[in-house]
Amino acid sequence: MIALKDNLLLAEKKTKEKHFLAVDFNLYLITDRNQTRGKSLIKAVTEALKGGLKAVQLREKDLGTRQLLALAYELRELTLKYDARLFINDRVDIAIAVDADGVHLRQDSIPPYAVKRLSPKLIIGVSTHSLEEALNAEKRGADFITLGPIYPTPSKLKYGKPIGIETLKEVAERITIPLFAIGGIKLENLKEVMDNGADGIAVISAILSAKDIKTATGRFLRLLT
Ligand code: TZP
Repeated sequence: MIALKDNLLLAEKKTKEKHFLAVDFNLYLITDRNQTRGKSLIKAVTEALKGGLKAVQLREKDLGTRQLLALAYELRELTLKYDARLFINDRVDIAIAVDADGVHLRQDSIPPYAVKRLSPKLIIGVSTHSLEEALNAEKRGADFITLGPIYPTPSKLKYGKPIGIETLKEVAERITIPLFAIGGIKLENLKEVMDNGADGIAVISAILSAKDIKTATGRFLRLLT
């Protein structure tokens, strides 16, 4: 069993260059339908896609399987229309069912090497909160990580204490897969995270809670290029 796992890890070890081919975006929008100022999630995401968004993660943890699946189908149709990537949080089954581009795993989700066995073509993101988690995610076959919260976030209790810029810098120096800084990222601190080694950013409120989502998305993308 261990030998099989090790072989899979070896077979799936990729170069940074290859990872960047799959992860061809630098702005990663994560959904939270409770932070859209009353707009439907589909409307909010459509506005972001119109602003140029190329990657979205469906993360509605309180929805039941059927509702989540229905939303995932809708988002799949929408993201294909705008040539954007769709990721599903944690639910590999739903990612496969709707033919999403990838899955985004929590620390306690099924690990990346096991996802690859279920569906080798899925791009795999992993949420990390420390250097140790980041190194482990890379070793286990993640294609990219989110790291944070870097700064305080509106729902700070849920995500733990901010880890700060120094940790971001240290992790960025130690891993080879793309790193998306997350947690309290805004236009005002975007430069700081990018200057400290982030390859991109993952955002909820700065986009979904903006009055004009399309314009907010466009602003982030302009600063990221
Ligand atoms: N993981 C770490 S912080 C966070 C997640 C999902 C929330 C990010 O939300 P915001 O509004 O972009 O700070």
